[in-house]
Amino acid sequence: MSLRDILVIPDKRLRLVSKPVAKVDASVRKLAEDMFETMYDAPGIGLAAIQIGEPLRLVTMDLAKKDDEKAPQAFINPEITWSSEEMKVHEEGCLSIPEYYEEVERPAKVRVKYLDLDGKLHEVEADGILATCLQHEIDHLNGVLFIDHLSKLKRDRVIKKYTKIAKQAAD
Ligand code: K1U
Ligand code: ZN
Repeated sequence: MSLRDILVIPDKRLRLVSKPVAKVDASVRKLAEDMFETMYDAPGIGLAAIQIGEPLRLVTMDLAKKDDEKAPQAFINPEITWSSEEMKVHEEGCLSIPEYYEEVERPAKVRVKYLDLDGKLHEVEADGILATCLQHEIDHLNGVLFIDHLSKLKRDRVIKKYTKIAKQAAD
């Protein structure tokens, strides 16, 4: 397993549309292992492969409560097959926009089909934090960030701040 660097905005790779996983093989399982290690270390509750620079449709997640046992889940080629008309506001964060949290409105419930690390097909109906996190991670696979759901004013302010930080780090 390897701990990988997490890309931070304004890194352009975060805007790529990730490619479907063609075959669930050992290389995909190794990438998922690296993603779990990186996600737990951050710490985060989800991670999309593009956040470590791999443009593949692979997501890791663990929504277990603080003192509960780990509950790692991998979602390969996840697709939203249904979204509720009901909307819900939830506070979101992003490991690619460190220490910035904001409320985002999204469909309250979604149905998502995906493959697991054995290549087995599943469909889950999600609500609560699972629905929020799945939508946030599937957005990453399409080059969309949670700040894209905010007003232009808020989004531009965030991009400006992190661009300044990146420039200072490069000097
Ligand atoms: O995709 C990511 O950038 C990970 C992100 C997932 C996410 C969080 C909240 C709402 C939607 C999606 C994070 O994990 S941010 C960090 C975070 O939420 C957290 C970190 C430690 C403990 C509990 C939560
Ligand atoms: Zn994110």
